[in-house]
Amino acid sequence: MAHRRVGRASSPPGSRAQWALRRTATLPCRSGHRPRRGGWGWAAVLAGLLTSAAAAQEALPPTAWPFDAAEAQRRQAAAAETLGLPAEWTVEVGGEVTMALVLVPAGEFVMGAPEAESPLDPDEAPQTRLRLERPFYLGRCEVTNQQYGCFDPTHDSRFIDTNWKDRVGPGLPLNEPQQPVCRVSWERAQAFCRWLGAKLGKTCRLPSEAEWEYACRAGTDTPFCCGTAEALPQFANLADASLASLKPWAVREQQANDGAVASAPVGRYQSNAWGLCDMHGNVAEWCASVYRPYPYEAADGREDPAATGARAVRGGSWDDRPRRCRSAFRLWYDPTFAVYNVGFRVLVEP
Ligand SMILES: [Ca+2]
Ligand SMILES: [Ca+2]
Repeated sequence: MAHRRVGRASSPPGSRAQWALRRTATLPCRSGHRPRRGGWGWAAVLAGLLTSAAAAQEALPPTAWPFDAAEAQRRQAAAAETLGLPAEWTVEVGGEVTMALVLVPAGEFVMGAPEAESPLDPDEAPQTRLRLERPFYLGRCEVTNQQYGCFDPTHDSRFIDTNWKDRVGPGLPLNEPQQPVCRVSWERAQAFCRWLGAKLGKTCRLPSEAEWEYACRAGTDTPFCCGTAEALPQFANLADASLASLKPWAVREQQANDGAVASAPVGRYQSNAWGLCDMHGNVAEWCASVYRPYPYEAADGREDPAATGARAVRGGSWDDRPRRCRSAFRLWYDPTFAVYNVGFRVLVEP
């Protein structure tokens, strides 16, 4: 089954229901090819098949990959122009509270880490070439405490305790308005997305693992969107040397200084080529997908919202070394867990 196609459409390529997500490693796209009918279901819905008229007008996505930052921005601008939509879209979350979204253009990429990438965790292979047929909006930043509070005013991301538990103070805050929300379960993150989607009149959901990694990489095939780990302190809040003030025993980057011990206000660090911030680090992020081994197969049930099992978490956090913040790194938690360093960002279908 290694060569099996994922996703199918009842209309030819270029029409409303073209494939949203397709493995292409062993099945090159053929002009005029018409996939078999049937079998859409949840995988297709989560892959972005609820088309809009504007989205349907976009030309077939480009296939060249990897690509540099200039090409990423060119593709983003081209997608926005074709769709007649802004590359950046700010939506109202509640009252004066807004959320910035960034348009991620359709295209192809290779998911997972190459064997040459070291260190490599076994669950990051084998790689799979995927084709995302539809553009989508993704939160420029992680959802903040302030934004989440518009949905659930009772939520408190609380504090992270200090090392010696002297009880003199509560520890470092995780609940400042512009810090990313954390201690929200996958189920509550999903509920936030449904709530926001209803306000916007759009389909709003968590990104699949494929969508998350494609957005994170922004055309790169390197361990991080900024290349190697050397540039990370400008791009990401990870477990740097300052973590010693909270947890002297923690494994951390002794030489790095990213300016934040725990989570930082979102958007403080340099963005990737598509304008997305904190994809590496700050808080790790829930994805829609059930955590399952590769090769990635969107149609094998992992994108079923009703499926049971642990859900994928991506990007690492302020409490993780660079190895755990790579574009390909995968983690998982039970969907009911509310974790101190896990938050999320939203995907909105155009
Ligand atoms: Ca840090
Ligand atoms: Ca993050």
